[in-house]
Amino acid sequence: MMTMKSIAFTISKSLAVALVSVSLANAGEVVEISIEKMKFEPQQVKIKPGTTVKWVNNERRNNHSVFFEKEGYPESERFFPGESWQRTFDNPGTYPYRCGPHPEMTGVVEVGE
Ligand SMILES: [Cu+2]
Repeated sequence: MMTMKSIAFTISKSLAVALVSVSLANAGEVVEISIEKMKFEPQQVKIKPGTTVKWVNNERRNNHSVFFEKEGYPESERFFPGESWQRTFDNPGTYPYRCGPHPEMTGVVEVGE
């Protein structure tokens, strides 16, 4: 038998679940950048604030990182084929980055309205 208290708890729990899924739906889209043949592809992306950029390692064996060196943002972990790393951009601006172990690999994220 459910008591009144446990029914109230069950209802508030399902409300909380509904709220979480709404905020996820509004969280913004995800843009993917593929890493293959020692390149970020596309090399430059233009996104709106709130967008998440996901870098996917599609190499056969190389591991890479994403490093916004000029901004002073901490370098990502090295990620291996099949792995990915992502960052959400809330503020407009131009964000150049490079790969940590391969400085010749560069890319730019442009965030604007
Ligand atoms: Cu690299």
